[in-house]
Amino acid sequence: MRLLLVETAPSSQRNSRLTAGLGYIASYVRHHIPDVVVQIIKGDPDWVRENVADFRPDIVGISTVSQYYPMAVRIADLCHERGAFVVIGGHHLSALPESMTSSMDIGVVGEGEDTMLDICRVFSNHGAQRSAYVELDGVVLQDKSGELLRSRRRALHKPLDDFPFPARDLMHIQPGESVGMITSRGCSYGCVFCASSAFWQSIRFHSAEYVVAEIKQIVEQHHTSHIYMWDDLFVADRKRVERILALLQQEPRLRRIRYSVTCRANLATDELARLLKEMNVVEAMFGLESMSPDTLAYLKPRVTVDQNREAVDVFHRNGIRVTGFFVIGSPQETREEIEQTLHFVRTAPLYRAEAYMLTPLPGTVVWNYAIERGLIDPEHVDWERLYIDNPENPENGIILSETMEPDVLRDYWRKFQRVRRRKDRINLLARIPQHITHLIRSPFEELALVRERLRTHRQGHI
Ligand code: B12
Repeated sequence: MRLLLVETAPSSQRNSRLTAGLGYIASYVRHHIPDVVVQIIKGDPDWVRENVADFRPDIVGISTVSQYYPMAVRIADLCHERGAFVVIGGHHLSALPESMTSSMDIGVVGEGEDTMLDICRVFSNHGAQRSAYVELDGVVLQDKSGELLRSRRRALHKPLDDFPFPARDLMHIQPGESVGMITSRGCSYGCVFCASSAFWQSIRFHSAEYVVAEIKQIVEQHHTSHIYMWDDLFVADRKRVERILALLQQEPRLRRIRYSVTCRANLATDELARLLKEMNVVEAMFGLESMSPDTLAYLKPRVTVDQNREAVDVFHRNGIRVTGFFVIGSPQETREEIEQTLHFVRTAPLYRAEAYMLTPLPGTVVWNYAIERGLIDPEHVDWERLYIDNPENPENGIILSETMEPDVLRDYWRKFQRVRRRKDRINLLARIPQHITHLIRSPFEELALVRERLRTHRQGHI
């Protein structure tokens, strides 16, 4: 059986920075069905057409976020036309299974490893006969009349350590490039703009032993010196972080590996900062969102503006670079409140600062709010208006603000982008001496890093 897994993205991102999701599915299916041949690609319909012609898959598994859904629909059409059995999954489909199209044979809701394995097993016996799949947990499919059939929700897999490491041999990672890891799934908070907590429902962790073994494999196989811990909240379980540090200290070859991890201001203490510093964490990524108490209370539970300020100071003081993510355009947010956030972004010791327009993503509180306000017609959604980070065409975004004109808000957004670019330029200049030393010591690694930075700059951080 030949399985092609596709992460939908623009042509500028072909086979770069693949998210771990398809990597987990590939390694899990490969582990249980040894004779399956798997390939993973990331890109646009034309890229998929080329790869389908070369690889001739029996099954194509498509992953997409909402802003790229129109491309996923075109990919499903071209794969269906070429006789492949089309399966679609991921955050968008799971939040809005009703958006499935007739070229999509099966939709997978939620966590995908067990469901995709079942689909491959049924396919080897029943091929593309859709009715053979209705009993599987975690699927949706259209019957002959086009009616959407939903099966029972798939239980979350426990323990997470059952899952083999993602198949990074299939994820087009360049030697020396930074690599992304996911060491937990879910988040126990619930920000109004985040589709993740609704998707993962609860929080589960890989053990510290699993995490350190995965770091070892990544360093051995990909010669990287920097790892992103992309969890929604890497530090959610403090004890586990302490255990990870203790295990890393027993691995001299891992001592030079640097980490970027996700953090939260209400958890940011001096002790935690010192612990992460000892772990060689060089960057902490915080969802700070806003420096106005009312707007912050609307966007994000259980954190205060003072905690935001203190977190940045504490981590900066402990020598860890702070990257802050901010959200502007909340319904009741006023100009004065945005000015408070802009002033902070301009003056606080932030290494990077990225501001995004509040965007109604499916499965989020703001999605329902946008529908109630008639800003979105769920029957006819223009998905390309859901671009969170759309420098080329900000006019296209959906504006949720009830207090200011779209142009005023977009002007503010441009002001944040100017600060972001200025910080990026300063960081780039500051890193030149380090890059020169690294270029002399390990030229290939350095060239891979420069290539990756240029790509990251193009793709944004979240
Ligand atoms: C890491 C991450 C990134 C990284 C990826 C880098 C990297 N190398 O890993 C970067 C920074 C590049 C990124 C970018 C963006 N991201 Co992002 N990202 C995440 C994050 C935090 C983790 C993704 C992950 O690896 N999850 C863990 C794996 C195991 O889960 P998974 O990928 O979801 O896959 C599982 C299931 O979804 C399912 N599945 C997924 N695909 C498929 C396909 C098939 C066929 C099947 C059967 C199953 C299946 O099975 C998988 C295994 O269980 C998620 C939130 C989250 N916690 O999941 C947001 C998240 C997916 N991103 C999101 C968004 C919006 C974006 C951006 C569009 C934002 C922007 N700046 O424009 C960009 C563009 C994405 C792109 N494709 O280019 C949203 C998507 C919501 C939506 N409805 O669209 C999320 C949910 C964040 C949120 N809070 O809302 N992202």
